[in-house]
Amino acid sequence: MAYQTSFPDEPPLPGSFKRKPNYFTTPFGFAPGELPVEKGRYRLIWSKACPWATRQMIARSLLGLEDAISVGTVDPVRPPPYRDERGERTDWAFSLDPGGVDPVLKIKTLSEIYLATDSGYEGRFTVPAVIDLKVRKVVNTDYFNMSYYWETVWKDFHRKDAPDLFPQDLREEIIALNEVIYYEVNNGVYKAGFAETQEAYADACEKVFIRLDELEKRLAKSRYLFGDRLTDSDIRLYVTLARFDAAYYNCFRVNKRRVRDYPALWAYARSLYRIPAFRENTDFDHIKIHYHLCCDRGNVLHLLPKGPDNSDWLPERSA
Ligand SMILES: N[C@@H](CCC(=O)N[C@@H](CS)C(=O)NCC(=O)O)C(=O)O
Repeated sequence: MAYQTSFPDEPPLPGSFKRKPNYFTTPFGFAPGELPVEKGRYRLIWSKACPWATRQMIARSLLGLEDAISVGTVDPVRPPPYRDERGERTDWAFSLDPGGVDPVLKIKTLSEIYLATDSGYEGRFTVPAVIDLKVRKVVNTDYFNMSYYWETVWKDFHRKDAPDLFPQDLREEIIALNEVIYYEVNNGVYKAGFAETQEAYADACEKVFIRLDELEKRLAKSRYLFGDRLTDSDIRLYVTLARFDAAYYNCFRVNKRRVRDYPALWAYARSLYRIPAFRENTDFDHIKIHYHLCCDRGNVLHLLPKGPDNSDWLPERSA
């Protein structure tokens, strides 16, 4: 079953950014018509820059699903052409792999597998994408529900001491908080960055900071979002915090404050960064390169900024 069945609505302001619904949404599970839960059958394609994909990778590492689900990594820099003939679609390339080819799928660009799945596919070629290796098709791009599947129906493949990231007694609260985090933080920064009017930008930007202010208060009193229990919600908030100062602050103009200016949020983000599953899936170079060089429409000279000094994420350099 999908835990979040309706795609969250976007606000109706003119010029506001509207994220498209996901196309491949068949859930993993044990009921007829669901994607079978089988070790070695799927390949998760991600970009280290992408927050929606990175959260799948953090969950996979925390749960110990590395042997069950293989991973392919795309280059943070998009291959040309940067827009398709409709001026919309772009692609991701496997240029980090030897020969520029994903060693399992034997493809150079992500579009190849989307179009092999459905030659009439008209959507964007997005990560995260789960590929079923048995049938060589994209089977799930539902980043909103994806981590819930890793956390629940994939349980038989978790390592022995894996944390329960989606505990039964907190599910309703986690789902409700994740929705708020999605609207106002995860996608909130995109709404500010991709707004096409001053009004839509201002509205999105303001909502981001109202929510960060509220989360600052919550985390001043609590180690994680739900007390001492690390949950799916922490992964979702972390991926945006990890990109905030390095990318969103400039590229998406959410520049009222940095995460470093919030004592509790900064301490929280750094405490998560000290957990290997978070740190090993956080690549500040990929984040900076992707957002500054591929997502920032104002960066006409294509310059990569030097800052921030990300060495202060680790405790050794703490002030
Ligand atoms: N599948 C989702 C979210 C994932 C998403 O937006 N991924 C980005 C990277 S952060 C992507 O792959 N974008 C490719 C594109 O827009 O062409 C969607 O369609 O909105």
